[in-house]
Amino acid sequence: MNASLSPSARKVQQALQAMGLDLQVVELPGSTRTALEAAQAVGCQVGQIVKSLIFKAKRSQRPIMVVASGQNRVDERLVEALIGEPLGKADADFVREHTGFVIGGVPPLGHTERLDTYIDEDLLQYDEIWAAAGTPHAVFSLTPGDLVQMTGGKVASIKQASAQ
Ligand code: 5CA
Repeated sequence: MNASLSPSARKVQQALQAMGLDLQVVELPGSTRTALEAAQAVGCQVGQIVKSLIFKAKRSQRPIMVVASGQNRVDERLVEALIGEPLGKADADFVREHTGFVIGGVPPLGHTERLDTYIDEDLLQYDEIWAAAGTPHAVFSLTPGDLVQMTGGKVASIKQASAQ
């Protein structure tokens, strides 16, 4: 365990360890707040960055997580079809309440509660991907298989057709 990690990043490192995953959170001097910044900071393609996005199901008011490839925009209609209800807006407070993390650092695991999760199928093409680890300076490297395991999510087609 890296004792020098900030508290939010350490929470993610502990969640990885609790799942038996031997993956290391790293804190970088540069910003990893956006997918583009994260890709530049670690030196990978934007598509290899895992965006952990929180939506709010409108009827049930429950949080839904979509983990998307950094270059893709989520087509909300596809997610609505998957969950069987319309999506409303999730604001920063809703994200914080249901994940325990602030926007820009939301990781794919270690949340306040279990989140129903959908995984962008485009992430499965890579050998290595990178996800946020609790802060806008913290990330960890993982495989698509690790992502499926840690989220219990369903792999689906969720991107807007206009994206590449
Ligand atoms: N650390 C990076 C790369 S892993 C990261 O967290 N990127 S992200 O894309 O997963 O998180 C930023 C996302 O937060 C944006 O794409 C956007 O969907 C969402 N977001 C940004 N501002 C707001 C806001 N004011 N309210 C709700 N969601 C927001």
